[in-house]
Amino acid sequence: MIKPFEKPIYVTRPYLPPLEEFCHGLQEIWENRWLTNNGPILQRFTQKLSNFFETDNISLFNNGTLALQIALQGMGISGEVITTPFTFVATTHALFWNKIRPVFVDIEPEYYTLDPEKVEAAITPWTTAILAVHVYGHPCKLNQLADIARRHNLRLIYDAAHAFGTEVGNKPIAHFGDLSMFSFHSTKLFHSIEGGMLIFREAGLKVMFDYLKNFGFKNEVEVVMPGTNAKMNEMQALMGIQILRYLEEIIQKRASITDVYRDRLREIPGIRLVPALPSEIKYNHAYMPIEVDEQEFGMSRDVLYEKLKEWNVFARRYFYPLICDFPCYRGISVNGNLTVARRVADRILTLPIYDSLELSYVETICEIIRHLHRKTLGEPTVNFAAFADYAGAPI
Ligand code: T4K
Repeated sequence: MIKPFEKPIYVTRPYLPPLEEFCHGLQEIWENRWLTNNGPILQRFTQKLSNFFETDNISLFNNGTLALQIALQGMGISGEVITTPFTFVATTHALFWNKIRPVFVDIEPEYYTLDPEKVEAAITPWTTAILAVHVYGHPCKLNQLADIARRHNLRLIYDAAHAFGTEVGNKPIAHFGDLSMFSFHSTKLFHSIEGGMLIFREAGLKVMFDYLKNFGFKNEVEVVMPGTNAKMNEMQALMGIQILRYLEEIIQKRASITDVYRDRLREIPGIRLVPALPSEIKYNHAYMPIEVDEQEFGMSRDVLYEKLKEWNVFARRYFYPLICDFPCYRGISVNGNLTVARRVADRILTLPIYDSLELSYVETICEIIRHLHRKTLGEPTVNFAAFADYAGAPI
């Protein structure tokens, strides 16, 4: 018998390090009385990430959105940038804030990343860069995009907000393209409460990014450019340092959750799973996307999304609507039709996944989905009388 969950099951919950460890770290902050502005813990966090990614070309920020805005500004990107409409809205906002025109092109149907063929077709004399997203932590078509960027002399920028921990051929995903932006928001598998990071190929950009995030100050009396305030503080850095230690454990737990979902959902008609990733990719299990085929499943994605709430399961429709359909971006250039992106946005549902989600709960979520499918077929699969205790329970 399936019962609704007693407490809400959200799409994600932030990982938290052991409280004693965090309190111990807070003592240092109290002793230092240094809270922000390139403090010692931030410097240590930067060094640890620099070791982790094996590069000195790294800069930390107070969130991923500002990191991306600063990246575009520091690299002098202008004109048109080819990008995806199937992402979190901050990807496009970062372009807008730099007065860059986004040109939306379609995505590929397997992993939902930018379709390289569509990118090539959208290049104009005003195109200066490609801004692709490793959506859900799935690597983009790295070689094809790199080839297009090289042949057309374009900068290749990755929004890697979801991709911390993903590797391709034993290399961190940050090693691809001219620059990658990572988000350390609490909803990410690796986080610093809020936070962002840039990793880039050109060493000379570091000084530019460091000026831009600190008002353009070179020293106490010289402002060399009109910068903003996008600095990471000591509390954020402390959280980041402490969580970095547990990264592998977090990814392993999420991998086990993915396994259960894939095993249990595979045979439910109308539920499409992303194909297994090629073996050279180490996936970070950032999200658990499924597509719902209304005809086969028996109800639309939106109805399933609402029904799940009645069972206390709060899945999310990341990413619906498409960005080009938000009123503020309507009418901005879309190149070609967005057939795949539109179909995916209408069918996508991201299911709960986080390290502390018990596997038995994952099984129950799958059972609920199976039950909802069967119900549409009119098969009685549960003992309805048994739900009498659950006032308002969704049957
Ligand atoms: N590029 C891409 C591709 C991105 O996905 C994002 C951010 C960015 C750029 C920008 O990076 P940041 O500037 O954010 O660093 C969330 C996140 O706020 C956002 O960071 C993330 N993408 C986006 C995909 O998801 P919401 O509005 O859906 O979050 P919210 O508050 O509804 O949280 C989702 C669920 O998580 C809640 O239902 C419950 C749980 N939750 C959330 C928080 C914040 C908790 O349990 N505890 C918490 O503290 O945007």
